[in-house]
Amino acid sequence: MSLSLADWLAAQSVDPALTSALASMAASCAEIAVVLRNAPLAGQTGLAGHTNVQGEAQKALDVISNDIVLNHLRANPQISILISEEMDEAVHHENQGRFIVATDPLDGSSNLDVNVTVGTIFSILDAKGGILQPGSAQLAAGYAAYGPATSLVLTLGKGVAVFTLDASGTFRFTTDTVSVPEASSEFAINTARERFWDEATRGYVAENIAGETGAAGKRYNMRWVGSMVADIHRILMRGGIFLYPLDSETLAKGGRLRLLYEANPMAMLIEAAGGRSTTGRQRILDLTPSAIHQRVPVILGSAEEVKRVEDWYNRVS
Ligand code: AHM
Ligand code: MG
Repeated sequence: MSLSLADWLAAQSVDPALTSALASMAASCAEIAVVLRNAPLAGQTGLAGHTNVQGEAQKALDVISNDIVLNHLRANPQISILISEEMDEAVHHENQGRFIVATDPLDGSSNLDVNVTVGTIFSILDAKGGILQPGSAQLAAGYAAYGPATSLVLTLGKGVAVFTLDASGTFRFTTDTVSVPEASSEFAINTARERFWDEATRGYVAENIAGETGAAGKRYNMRWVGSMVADIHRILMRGGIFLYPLDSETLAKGGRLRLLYEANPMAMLIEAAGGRSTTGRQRILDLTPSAIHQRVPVILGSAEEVKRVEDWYNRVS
């Protein structure tokens, strides 16, 4: 049988305190997987009846998933601060814990009603650096994808490893040869937002749609699940580019996706697998956050494609 996550981390000589933090996140994800699997039978679909700090309607499962993560992390003396998409303020635990965890406990929850892959995204930082550290300071980042299989995808900086949840609730090593191909011909963007796009996004997407008759000189396919974990998982497995750019409608908010628990962990994973990440104008991991729920433009995936978008931004600036 393949190695459990705990044995794999031990074999990599990962610091036991960090291993413990990762184990708490993995245990949270394993528990959320069970809840999601049974939610339609338990009557847990639908809205929770309130909105979170971002003004978004919370689903019952957003709240349940947040409580699961909160319970696991509160019980871990290595974790002193928890930042969650579902909580207005960072939660400070009364301990000397070495780590901060930033998480989106259930990303893509608008897809729950249609039984499409959703996920839990997390980022682990050294508590000494405070809550507003650039993504380049992350010690580890990962997500769980609740799809046909439940995958835990993890990076400690170099390389990306995938674990699969077995029937007993243990994540088992599946592969560590994840590599985002440099070239790709698949792009993921919410094209219904075209009327809000800036010139660079318009230009890049138009080239792709022109296929072999356009500047890119090859035919593209568009793939958009609308659940970031599912879209990023596809890109990590076979390449492509994901764009949620700044557009005229998201301009005032700074973007759609959140820096600390969506953009940074995904950017770390993509870069650790050989891909590239940018806001269009700056590497995501170099941004210094100004608030825990800060939003940013997100463009990441196969290096050649991301560079083409960056070229567009340079040209139109
Ligand atoms: P959430 O954290 O509220 O679930 O929102 C994040 C999701 C991502 O999973 C997805 O990429 C994006 O929002 C889709 O947004 P939209 O459908 O509004 O364009
Ligand atoms: Mg989210």
